[in-house]
Amino acid sequence: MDIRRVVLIHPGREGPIWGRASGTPYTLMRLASLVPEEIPVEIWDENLAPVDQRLRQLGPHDLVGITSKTLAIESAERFSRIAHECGVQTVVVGGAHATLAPEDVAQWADVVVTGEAYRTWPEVIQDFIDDDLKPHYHDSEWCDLAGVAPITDRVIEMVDENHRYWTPMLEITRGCPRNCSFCTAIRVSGNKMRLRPVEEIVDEIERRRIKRFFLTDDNFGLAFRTHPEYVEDVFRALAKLSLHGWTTQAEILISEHPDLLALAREANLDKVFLGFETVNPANRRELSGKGEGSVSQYLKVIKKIHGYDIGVVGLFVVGFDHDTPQTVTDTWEFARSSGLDSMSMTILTPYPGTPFRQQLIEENRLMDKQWRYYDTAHLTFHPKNMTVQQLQESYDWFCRRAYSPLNIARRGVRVLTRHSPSRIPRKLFGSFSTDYGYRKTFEWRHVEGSRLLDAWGSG
Ligand code: B12
Ligand code: SF4
Repeated sequence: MDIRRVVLIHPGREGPIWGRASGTPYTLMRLASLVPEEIPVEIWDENLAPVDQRLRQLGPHDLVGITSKTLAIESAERFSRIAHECGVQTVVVGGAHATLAPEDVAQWADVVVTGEAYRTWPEVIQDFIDDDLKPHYHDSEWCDLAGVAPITDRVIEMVDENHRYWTPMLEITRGCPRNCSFCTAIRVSGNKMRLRPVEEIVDEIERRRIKRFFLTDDNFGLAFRTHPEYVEDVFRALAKLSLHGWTTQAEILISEHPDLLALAREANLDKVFLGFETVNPANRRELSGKGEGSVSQYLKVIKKIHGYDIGVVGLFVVGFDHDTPQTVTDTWEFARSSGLDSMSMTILTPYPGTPFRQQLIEENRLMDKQWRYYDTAHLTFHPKNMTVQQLQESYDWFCRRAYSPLNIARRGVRVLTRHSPSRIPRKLFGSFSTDYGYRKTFEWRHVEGSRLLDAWGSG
C-alpha cells in the first residue's frame, strides 16, 4: 500500500489556556521521530485544536495512530469511527489503556500496540507499506534507553512547542521498581528504572531550546537512592544550561540526600511533586515501602527540601479501604498548615491491570462506569468505610478549599517570597501555574455524563 502520511493523534480535554495547550504531546513527539524522513508525519493534539473536521480529510493511504490513557479511550474510539467512515483502513492504537486492556481496544481498532513501541512502531509502518499488518504488536523488551527515538529536528519544528505549549515534557528515567497497589507504572513502563544517557538529555534540551520542563519519569526521586552517581551527573550537566526551572515526580526519600538536593538546586530544580499519598498510617500497606503515612515525618521532609529552595507539591490519594471522611479533613489540615507549595487530591481509581481493580472485582465493589470517569476526580467503585456520597462530598470539600482563588494567591505569594529578588521573575509562572492547573482539573469533576464526552470533541 502506498503511504501518503502518518497522522498521530492525542485526544485532549482541557483545550488551550490563553492560546496554548498545557503539556507538549511528548509521547507522539517520540513516535513521530521514528517515522522515516521520506514519509510525511503530522501530530494532531486535540488540546490545541479540534480534530473531528480534520479527520474527514483522511483517506486510505493515511496511517492513523492514536495514543490514549483510559479516560480518553472513548474519544479515541470516536476518532477511529470517523476515520473509518472517511476511508481510512488502518487505525493503530497504543499507550496506557491499550497496554492494560488490549482486548477492549481490539474491538474497534485495526491494530493494537501494547508495551513500549520503540521497536514495533517502525515495524507497523513497514507492514502497512507491505500490506502485511497484524492485529496486535507487542513490545516486551523494556529496552535500554540509549539512542532510543531521539526527537528529530523535523518534529521539533513541527510542534513549535515554545510558542504553542506552556510546559514542555522530557524523559530522563523510565520505570519504577515499587509496585503500589493502585498504580499502573510497573505494567506501562516496567519495574526496572532505566536511564537515558546524560549527553542525549542535554542534546535534546538544547535542540528543543526549552527553558522549563516537566519530567515524564514515573519516580525520578527513587533514582536518588538507586542511581546516585547518575543523578549527580544529570544535575551537573543541567546546571551548565541556562534553565528557568524544571519539575519532577519524586518520593520522600530524596530528603535523605542533602548533597544531591544541593546539586538539584544548582541544576534549577524548581519543585518536586511528592507522592505522600496518604496521611492515614493504616494505609501503609498500599504504599509498597514508600512512606508510613506519618504526618510528622512528612513535615520534616518538606522543611528539609524547602531548605534547598526547592518547592514541594503534595500528592494525596483518597479512597483506600481504611479511609473515612476524617481522613480527608486530616489531609486538608496537614496540607493547609505544612507550607506546601501546592497540593493535589485524587480519588483512588481502579485502572485495568492493577491489583486494586482485581480486589474490587472479587469483592463486587466495582461500579459500572464508562472509561471517561476514570479521571481520578470521579468515583468508580464502592468505598469500604464511607458511602459514595461521603467520599464525593469530602473530595469536593477539599478541592474547594485547596483551589479557592484566595488560597492559590496566598500560596503563590508565599512561594515567591522564598526566592531571592533576582530569581523572582523566573519563578513567577511556576508559583501559580500548578495550582491553576489543578483548579482547572477539579472543574471537570462537575462535568457529567455525555457532556464529559462531548467536551472531548463535537461528537
Ligand atoms: C507524563 C504523564 C502525564 C502528563 C502528560 C503530559 C503530556 N502532555 O503528555 C500529565 C502530568 C499531564 C499527566 C496527567 C494525567 N495522567 Co499521566 N502519566 C504521565 C507518565 C508519568 C508518563 C507518560 C509519558 O509521556 N511517557 C513518555 C512517553 C515517551 O512514553 P509513553 O507515553 O508511555 O508512550 C510509549 C508507549 O506507551 C507507546 N505508545 C503510546 N501511545 C502510543 C500510540 C501509538 C499509535 C503507538 C504505536 C504506541 C504508543 O509507545 C511510546 C514509546 O514507548 C505516565 C506513566 C508512564 N510511565 O507511562 C502517566 C500515566 C499515563 N498517567 C496516568 C494518569 C491516570 C493521569 C491522570 C488521569 C492523573 C490525574 N490524576 O490527573 C492525568 C490525565 C490528564 C488528562 N486529561 O489526560 C496513568 C494512566 C493510567 C491509565 N490506565 O490510563 C499513567 C500510566 C500513570 C500511572 N501511574 O498509572 N500524565
Ligand atoms: S512509587 Fe509512584 S510510580 Fe512507583 S509504583 Fe508507586 S505510585 Fe507508581
